[in-house]
Amino acid sequence: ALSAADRALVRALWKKLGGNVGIYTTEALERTFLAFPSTKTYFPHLDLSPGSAQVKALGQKVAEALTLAVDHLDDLPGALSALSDLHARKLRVDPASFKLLGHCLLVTLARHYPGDFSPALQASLDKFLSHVISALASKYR
Ligand code: ZNH
Repeated sequence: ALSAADRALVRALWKKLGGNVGIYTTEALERTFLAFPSTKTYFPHLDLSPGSAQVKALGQKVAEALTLAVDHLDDLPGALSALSDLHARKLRVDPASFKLLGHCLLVTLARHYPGDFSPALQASLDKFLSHVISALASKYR
């Protein structure tokens, strides 16, 4: 589980991100599509070119889910249960792809907040994202 220190670091970063979570999540999605092109196969119906309004809209939704997760660190599986169902049963996204997006989100935040990105914050954020990912993957079993 996330320690009190992990939670405090993640919450403090989220506070700092403020209204920009959607911007960074969108950038992380764009980075995922470029760095790991196989992830694009889930979006044949969307315009994935850089600056796409559709990717921006998806980034905003994913960001809202991440913020919900930050607000429910004690019950991530509960908070993300419906979303796990959606990805498992309807979207049929390979859970391995979640890790790629998580990785790209870490890289994106490290680029934008180099002064804040201590190894301790990296470790806490990595743990947070791992918990989010396993909650999202829970309905696959
Ligand atoms: Zn996902 C969608 C979240 C990852 C794929 N997503 C979505 C949404 C959300 C999310 C919130 C919206 C829903 C509604 O609308 O209702 N995701 C999420 C998260 C994550 C994710 C949180 C992590 C972290 N996804 C992902 C990945 C992929 C995906 C990795 C692949 C690759 N999603 C998806 C799809 C969709 C979604 C396909 C649908 C889109 C449209 O619009 O159609």
